Amino acid sequence: MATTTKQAYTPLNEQTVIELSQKLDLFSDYRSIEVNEIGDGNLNLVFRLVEPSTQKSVIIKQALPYAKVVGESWPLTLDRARIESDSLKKFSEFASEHVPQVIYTNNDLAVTVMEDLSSHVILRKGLIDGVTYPNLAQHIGTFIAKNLFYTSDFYLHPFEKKRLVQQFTNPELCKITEDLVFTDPFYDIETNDYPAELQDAVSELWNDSALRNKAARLKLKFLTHAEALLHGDLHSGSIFVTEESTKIIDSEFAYYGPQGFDIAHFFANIAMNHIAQRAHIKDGEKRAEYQLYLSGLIRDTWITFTDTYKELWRDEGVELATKLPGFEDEVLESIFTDMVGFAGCEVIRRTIGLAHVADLDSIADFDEQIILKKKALKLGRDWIKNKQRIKNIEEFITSIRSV
Ligand code: SR1
Ligand code: MG
Repeated sequence: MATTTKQAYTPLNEQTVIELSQKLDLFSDYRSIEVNEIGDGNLNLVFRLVEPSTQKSVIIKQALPYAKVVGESWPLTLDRARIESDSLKKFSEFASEHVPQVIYTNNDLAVTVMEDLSSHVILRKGLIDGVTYPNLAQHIGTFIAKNLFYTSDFYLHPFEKKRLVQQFTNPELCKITEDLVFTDPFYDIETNDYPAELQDAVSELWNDSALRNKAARLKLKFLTHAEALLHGDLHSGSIFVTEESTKIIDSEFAYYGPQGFDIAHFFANIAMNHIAQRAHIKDGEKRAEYQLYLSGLIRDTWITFTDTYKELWRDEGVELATKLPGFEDEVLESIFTDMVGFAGCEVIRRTIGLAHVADLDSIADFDEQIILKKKALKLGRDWIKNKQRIKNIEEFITSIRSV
């Protein structure tokens, strides 16, 4: 009987990554390959390989057995590389234009070889620089709607849905989110990270028992509601953009969870950028114009998302419940309410938790940074506590604009 030998895991370096590319026959002249380790995320090694004569390039991403952001003291499963490449392949079944092409996967080495997207920029950087992306709302709204619908019980046979739930069971990465997003920022826990000047505002959060209860409920939903396959970490650092193109990357946190989660993370990160622009764009008129663009981005993403979701529901719904009058509106209303609460947790944890966002942290004037971070905390708290009171996307936008 034929057996396959498990390959021993070792972290790649600039030499061995070229050897791997040679084994995979990715280029023609291996002596000329230029390699750069470009990983600036919290978890992985990311190598970009270029062959100068042909300008052919690829990305070789490898998971490390620990979280790079903390170091070897925080061991982390290599299975996340499988989750990432399997989820990218799954997303490409219905939204291939919005994910990088996966060229090769090796689960033993925790390696994924994928299309190089260096013609794109990371959305977070573009937004901090005040760039507008005319197709982004359409692309993200469509991607999320298709992703949720085509992986849900509304579309799939229940056996296939449960098989996918198993395939995308991702306990260690979910635990990171459970801790860093839903628990730690609401308690005095050592992973939190904020300047002393925020202590009063932070203590206020920790003394708010109603807030803790609401955050605990949101966490329970994250733990228990296996509704659809999520990206799981859809912040503006997980999106590559040009004017024309949008590509979703870094789906190692993918798992079956509540439908409002991904869009919440996208909106929360746009909202933090909206707040931070008070410091980044000094010219009042230009700032107002850009903030209007950001509000429009949220509105248009939501409209595209709901329109696309409704269309799929009407045309391709299989589950009997998709034929019930009014049920689709109930589902979308509950996605909206969950979205508001999840967005609140994301804003709070990015302000005082372990993993921050450059939008707020790069504000050069420290006093201004503190003022704006307090606004972010206020907004996050309001969203978590009052999610039921925010009825529609216009009220959600107003809450951002008036904080
Ligand atoms: C230890 S990982 C910290 C954060 O980085 C990832 O991108 C996720 O957002 C995670 O919460
Ligand atoms: Mg990431």
